[in-house]
Amino acid sequence: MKIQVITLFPEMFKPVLETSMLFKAKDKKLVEYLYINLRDFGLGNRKTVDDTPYGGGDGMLLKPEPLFAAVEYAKEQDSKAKVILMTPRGKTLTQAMSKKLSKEKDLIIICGRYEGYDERIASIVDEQVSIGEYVLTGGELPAMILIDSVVRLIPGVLGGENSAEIESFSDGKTKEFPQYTRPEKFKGMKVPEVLLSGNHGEIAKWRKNQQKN
Ligand code: 4GY
Repeated sequence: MKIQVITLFPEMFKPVLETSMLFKAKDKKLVEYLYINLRDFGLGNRKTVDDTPYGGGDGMLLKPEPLFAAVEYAKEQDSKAKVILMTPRGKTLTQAMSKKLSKEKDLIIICGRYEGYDERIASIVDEQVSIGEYVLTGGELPAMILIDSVVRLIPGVLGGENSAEIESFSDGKTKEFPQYTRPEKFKGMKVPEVLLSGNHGEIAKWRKNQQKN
């Protein structure tokens, strides 16, 4: 999967996408991250990307021309990529959505800044996605959260885990069950007896029961 990110702050992504599983996924060529600096598509000598809102109001908005030009550039690399805009007004990201997105061939993710963006960008976006009902200073952190949740579902990225387990979580209704590792007793707190029993039927039953609460 090729993931192109349109952002004014590409340097924010490196530390996150170059660490641990997200880096391993890239190293194994299961995913490719490409950063497109919106500034490169800014207007005039000053590479302007923002302007004041029609109708008045505080702050600045991203202008449509640089956004359209950046998306068009990304599409030239990758005409069938799905275009996603990170916005608190979008559909809330769920495990089921991440699962679906992990099956896409390629993604283009737009990160907004300032007080917003010219709404006409919506006309060339396939999906508006939110990570929750709060407002951040930019779409970069939300984009990284989306990338993290999608990339770990690409076959071959996580090793050795039970894919059915992921499957059961992707309906968005089932929670993960609590887990324990050594030591058996820690600061007076003991690992539930059933998990030490070796009785796989009982363990499965206990885990299922835990997921209900
Ligand atoms: N919440 N979920 C979110 C966000 C920042 C102004 C548009 C969110 O996805 N994105 O808060 N984004 C805003 C900042 C421009 C993006």
